[in-house]
Amino acid sequence: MSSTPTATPASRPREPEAVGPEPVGPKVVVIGAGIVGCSLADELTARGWTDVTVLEQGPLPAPGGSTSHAPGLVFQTNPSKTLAEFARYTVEKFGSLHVDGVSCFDRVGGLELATTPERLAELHRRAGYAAAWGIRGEIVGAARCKELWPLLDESVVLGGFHTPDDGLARALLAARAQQERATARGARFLDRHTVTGIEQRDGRVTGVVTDRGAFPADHVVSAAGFWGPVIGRMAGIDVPLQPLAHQYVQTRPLPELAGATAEASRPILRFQDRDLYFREHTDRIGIGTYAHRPLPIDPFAVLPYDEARGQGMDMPSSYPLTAEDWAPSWDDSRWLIPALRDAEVDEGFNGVFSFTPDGMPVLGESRQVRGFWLAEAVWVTHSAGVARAVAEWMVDGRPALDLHECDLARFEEAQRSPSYVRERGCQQFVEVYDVLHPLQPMESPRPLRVSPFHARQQELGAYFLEGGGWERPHWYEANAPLADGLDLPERDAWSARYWSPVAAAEAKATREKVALYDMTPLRRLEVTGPGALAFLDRMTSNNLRKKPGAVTYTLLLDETGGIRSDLTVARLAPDRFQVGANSIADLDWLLRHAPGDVQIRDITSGTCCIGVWGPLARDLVQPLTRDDFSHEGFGYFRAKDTYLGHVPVTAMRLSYVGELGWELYTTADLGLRLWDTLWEAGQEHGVIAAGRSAFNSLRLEKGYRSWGTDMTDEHDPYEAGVGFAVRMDKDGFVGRQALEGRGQALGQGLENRVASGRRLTPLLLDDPAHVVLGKEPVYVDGVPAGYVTSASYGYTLGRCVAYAWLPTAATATGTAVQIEYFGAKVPATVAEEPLFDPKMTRIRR
Ligand code: FAD
Ligand code: THG
Repeated sequence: MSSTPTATPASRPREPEAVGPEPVGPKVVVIGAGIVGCSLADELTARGWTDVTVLEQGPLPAPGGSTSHAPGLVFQTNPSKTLAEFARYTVEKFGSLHVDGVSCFDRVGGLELATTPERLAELHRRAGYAAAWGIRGEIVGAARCKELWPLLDESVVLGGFHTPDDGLARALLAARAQQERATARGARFLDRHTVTGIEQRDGRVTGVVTDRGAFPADHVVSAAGFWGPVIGRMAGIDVPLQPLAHQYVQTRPLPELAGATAEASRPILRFQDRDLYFREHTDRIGIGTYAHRPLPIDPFAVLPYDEARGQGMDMPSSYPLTAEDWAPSWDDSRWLIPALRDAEVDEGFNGVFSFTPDGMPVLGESRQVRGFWLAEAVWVTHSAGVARAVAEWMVDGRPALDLHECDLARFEEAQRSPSYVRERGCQQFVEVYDVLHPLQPMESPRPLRVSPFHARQQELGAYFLEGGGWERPHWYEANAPLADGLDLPERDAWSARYWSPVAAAEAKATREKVALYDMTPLRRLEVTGPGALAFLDRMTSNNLRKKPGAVTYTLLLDETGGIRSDLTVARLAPDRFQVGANSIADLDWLLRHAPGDVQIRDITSGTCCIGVWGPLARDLVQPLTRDDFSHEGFGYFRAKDTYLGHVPVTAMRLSYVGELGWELYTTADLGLRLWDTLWEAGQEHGVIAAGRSAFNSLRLEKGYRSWGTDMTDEHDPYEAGVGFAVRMDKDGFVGRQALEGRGQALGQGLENRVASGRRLTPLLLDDPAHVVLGKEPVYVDGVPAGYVTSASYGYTLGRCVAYAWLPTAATATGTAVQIEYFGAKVPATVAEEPLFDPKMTRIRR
């Protein structure tokens, strides 16, 4: 491969380039030399892809993006395990990088403060995440906070969370160090090159155009930070991120810090009760605030570097400080830190960075423009981890970590409108430091997507939460009378939020009578065409070569045997399948692999689904149809097209809640009629509508996994307990080769206890009064050994059920463990699964 520049310089002559080794591998262009672009160049070249060109519109080494003024606080603890792992790698990597003897990371530690009881409880919860993800940290009292940060007013502090391995990233230095390493391996960095176009042919990227010539490429990565939407538009794709300004100021030198020589010696500090953070700059204090109103910036209107400077701005990404927004934060800062009461602010600015609708990064390759990648909305904190993951993805075809929360493909179409992205982005800014309940829904824009039954659900007093844009009933107040007299343990205030005893009544009614569940948000794909069977057979792990009418539970694996999703595949006709999927990313994955003789259509929005489940389900449905719905006439995991009254439906006999019954699908226009038909017919059987709160409880009692929570592509089917859906006697499906040998112990009662050292394990909490909610650390012999994936009270079992990833040694039935919940250690015991109806007598009859 040639190392001669392929660009044709336009007006300005090119500066001489540092000459490195002959580059090898595909031709990669990275747009943006912020922390992400520089880290990515390092990670790609380290993997042997050295033909990397980084194009940067601003001047190096401080080109004027967010990185150029990031104060570099790195707090690793995060509810997302993936983000925590990204951060851990950043700490590790930057700690090993030096420029002129200066380390790129200053391990001063982190301290999060509580000045309210609610925040102190939240810090305990955060300490739980830290323990679950393997980050050192401890809850400390006010006196210790004062010791760690002597300038604090100890009297207002209730306690803190101290994390000794957090600290300060020297972002620009780390960018430079990585740039130098990449350059030494053959990469080149060209500053003052503004990308103005993305070139593509036949759905593949072929290069970029800049103001100084064109650069052909096999892969283009947009690491353009908050300019992402601008680059995205050049490629014809929407990049769902909103740039917002966030204020950062520095004080004048404080007498209290006089004589300080180190850049910083005390932990980075967070005061989330007032949306503030602090760090030292030798004898000054730097203060960042999220307390002000959201200040959205139009990425298309951001000035180029020189023009921005011409306007008196420091950089394109730093706007003048708006004093009125800053004032309340200054008061709050002085309240916490008395030394600031006599201090003055020296300088400050409104600095811009990216917020996505869900606060997570946007990573991955566009399906519409293959070879065009995004690595955006990434904090300095997560930058090295993100760069490693994207480099693995590009070079190996798959990242080592589960990235589904960060995947570009995760956004529903309704979540990509500019107005949605702006509104959600602004809200993410507001909520950055808020105490958020795991079930807490967004408040706006709502309602966005509703099922055809929405009016009936409202009449029944549905309590709606939101998911994927859908309004989803969690319980129905109309069922409140059924909860009278139920003997339920008292809940703590946290677990009582977004919960109601009515859910217990709905679960009971489902086990004893019959209930209607709105399953409309369950993603449905129609796969048709002469190649449909061969395609699905190759893409998934179970045997699909069955006669029309069969439904199969099967796994979508990647090449390494990791679980990308679990699906139900209904063969409705020889060349027509309906796939029940988990997320829109499944559609993306299938479309990427589909050959020309297969059509895949997302039918979710045009159709709807009601689950009719419970021992009386057959009594309810049978009178509505001439078809035989008996066990003999309509077997378990079978599908049938029929009519229920006036409504044409596709009925599938399966149940995620573990009861007799059917999923009934029809088109959206007939949905309301279907609901009314079932409702009316169900009156004599005591039918109720039931919500997701009961649903989740019932499925956990039955041991049905929820993809994305209990298992992801980091797990193989055996350790996740779904090895029964893998047919190793079937040739040539994706992931088969990687699974060879891993399921050997299958059939000897040793399922899941093979090969890998961990297993998804069912736990029952010992005390019927205890509940946990998910993501808590699990202790074995007093040491954190794993974490809870999902949990719910099992109303039938009278105990809280929690699934957890644990080392195999701790998974024998009866093993005693402890789950940490708000700092308390709650005893639990490994149970035998399925916890409920192991003989399947309730479903198969
Ligand atoms: P950038 O650094 O913005 O890099 C993108 C680059 O792309 C830019 O240099 C830009 O010039 C270039 N570019 C754009 N368009 C083009 C084009 N058309 N052609 C060529 N080049 C182009 N994060 C933390 O983790 N901890 C913190 O404490 C922290 N504090 C912050 C405080 C402030 C005030 C701000 C504003 C941000 C803070 N952040 C912090 C966030 C963090 O700075 C950013 O998330 C991170 O720097 C983004 O890095 P990046 O490489 O993606 O983007
Ligand atoms: N319904 C439909 N499709 C779906 C789901 C659904 N696709 C996505 C997700 N949910 C898939 N998850 C499951 C999990 C378990 C079962 C069905 C879907 C299930 N399992 C039985 C068991 O494990 O015993 C049967 C398995 C078998 O016989 O192979 O029912 O809710 N349409």
